[in-house]
Amino acid sequence: MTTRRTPWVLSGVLAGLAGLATSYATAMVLTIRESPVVAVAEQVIKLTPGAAAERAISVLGHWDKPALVAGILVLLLACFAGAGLLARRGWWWPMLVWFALAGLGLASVLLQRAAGVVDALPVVVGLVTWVTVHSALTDALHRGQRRPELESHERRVFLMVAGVVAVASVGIAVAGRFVGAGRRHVEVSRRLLRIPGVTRRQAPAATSLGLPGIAPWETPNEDFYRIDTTIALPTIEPDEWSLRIHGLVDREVTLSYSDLVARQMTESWITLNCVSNEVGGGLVGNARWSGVRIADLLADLSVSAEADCVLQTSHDGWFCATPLETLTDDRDAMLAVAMNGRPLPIEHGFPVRTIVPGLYGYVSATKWVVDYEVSTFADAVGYWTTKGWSAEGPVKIASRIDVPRSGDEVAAGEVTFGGVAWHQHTGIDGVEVQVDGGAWQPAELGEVPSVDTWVQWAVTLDVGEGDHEVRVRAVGKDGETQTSAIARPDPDGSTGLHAIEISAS
Ligand SMILES: Nc1nc2c(c(=O)[nH]1)N[C@H]1C(S)=C(S)[C@@H](COP(=O)(O)O)O[C@H]1N2
Ligand SMILES: [Mo]
Repeated sequence: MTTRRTPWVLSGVLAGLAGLATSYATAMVLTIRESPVVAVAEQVIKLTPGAAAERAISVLGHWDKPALVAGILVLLLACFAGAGLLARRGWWWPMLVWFALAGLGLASVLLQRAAGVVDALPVVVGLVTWVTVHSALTDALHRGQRRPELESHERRVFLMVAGVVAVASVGIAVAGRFVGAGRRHVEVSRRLLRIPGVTRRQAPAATSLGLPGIAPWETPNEDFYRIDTTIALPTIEPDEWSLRIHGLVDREVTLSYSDLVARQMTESWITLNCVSNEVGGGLVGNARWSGVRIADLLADLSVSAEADCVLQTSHDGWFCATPLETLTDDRDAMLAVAMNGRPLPIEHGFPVRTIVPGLYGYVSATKWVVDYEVSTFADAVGYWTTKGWSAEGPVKIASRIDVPRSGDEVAAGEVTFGGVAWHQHTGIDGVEVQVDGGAWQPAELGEVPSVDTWVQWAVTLDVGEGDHEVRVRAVGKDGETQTSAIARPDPDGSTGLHAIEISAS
């Protein structure tokens, strides 16, 4: 076998294709994005100078992208074959190719807009498959080489493994395609959906102080933080969605999507944040939510007097118990169908999720929600409350410095500081900034439409040369001043003041 190159090339190519198949399938199962190969193609397009891109388009027409993807696949095949041949020299040689390609793939997926760690997973899965399959195949070849008397036996082993790998790869790729098609189908339904009563309105101008570096008052959907316990996002067609409301009610109902959107629509700007957010962290965002008030829905069903919570369950099996009071008082707790004027993104709970102003997400903001059981806290527990988080989760007052960034060097003299502060459903009355433990200086606040959103703040202070520590604190409309006492996120939200270090020269 030493002289024959074919089995080595074959093992490299098969192992590479197996890796492509699993990485494609992983991408399809995990996300609505394309596979890593397409991510590479997109990076190539981004890095191609305009003139060269135009020439390619004029020659290939709109076949330019398929041609590019095909070109990348051909190059990949050549690399797989090369890795196969390199394995003849020793087991570690192909690693050069493995890690070069995996590095390229990783860089491409992570450079995509709003990429997260999960986007790296298809590349990792593909690499692991490739390495494992390649080792299995070349082991058989090496054994055959060392022991010529076993050669025909090892050849059979090789061919068997190769056959299994080929069949499994095709199967996995087809399964991935199938899952991905379902997901894309829901994405198309989502894009085509026009929901009566959902309007697209820009944030009121006065909410922004116009200081570069502060988080935009309206968080774009693509930049909104995400917390999911599921890796594969549920994909639910609106036609297939329903919400059952039952438990301690006189009359139980099951609402379809069309039942829901036929009702009176409400729209509000509401800031949502995660109980796991560290002081100064980014697990918070503000959006304009459109949906149906839960209070109106529950009023129709006559909730029994002993009930004090609603146990919400999602399509993916996540659950939480929400204080009944927050769903029935005058706040805009809603079954939301749209976010910033667009149907909810799949990642944020399409087609329907719950939004409750004033509560952390873990006790209220159920995405892909399908079941409401009116109940009592004595009987119901949430996903996170079983893991030691507190049962009721009112948000705590918080503030953050966005600009300058900690570690920045600034010019001594007048320095403008800015950021955001929030205390949903109570409201922010003032924000104060302190340099090196000195006097607290009041900041200017942006305007807000209600007490349910965050507020931008900014202040310009005179800063002398040298290193400084700058801290921020907020004061709520209820008179509460944000505490400097440090608490960890668990069990009911972090406290402490956000501080940055800057050096002025
Ligand atoms: N189905 C489901 N809903 C969920 C969660 C989840 O993991 N699964 N996480 C919750 C938590 S902890 C938070 S903070 C918010 C986050 O919502 P977002 O991902 O839209 O920002 O959703 C809540 N709803
Ligand atoms: Mo959360």
